[in-house]
Amino acid sequence: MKILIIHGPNLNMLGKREPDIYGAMTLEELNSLLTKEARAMHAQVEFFQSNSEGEIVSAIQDAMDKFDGVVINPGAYTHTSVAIRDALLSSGLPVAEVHISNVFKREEFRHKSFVSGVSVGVVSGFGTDSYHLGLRGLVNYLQSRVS
Ligand code: CA2
Repeated sequence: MKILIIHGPNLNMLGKREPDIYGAMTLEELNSLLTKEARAMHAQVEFFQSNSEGEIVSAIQDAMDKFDGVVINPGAYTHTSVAIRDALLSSGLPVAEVHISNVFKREEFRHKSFVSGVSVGVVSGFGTDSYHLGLRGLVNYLQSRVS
């Protein structure tokens, strides 16, 4: 089972800025932990990070024939991008939406997500653990679907 993990805009800055909100772990450290976690669940992960909406749309389109599911932190595009929502929906891939911060405790503009409605589930507010929880949830979902 292969899962694509997508990190949206500014998440390349993880561990380098705003540690009070986003924690001290770098993106490389997080990806390395997720790779180990996936292996323990007999799954494989690949990573994609971009600050550009179009590149994220293209990565989702390319994932269709290669992956079984997508874990995505769309970053600020969560709250603005119909294009990312449309790409996820038309990919037909099951999606787990994850957020490091609890978006519902923050500004009102972060309460709206274009991605939640096309996701199997959403994890928000557990720091970088949100990725681990989203990955586990998606793998369990895929395993229970095929068996
Ligand atoms: O909580 C999340 O994971 C967010 O998706 C993060 C986005 C924000 O716009 C969403 O509302 C919630 C922002 C990502 C910024 O990432 C940074 C990481 C480290 C340092 C600076 C920015």
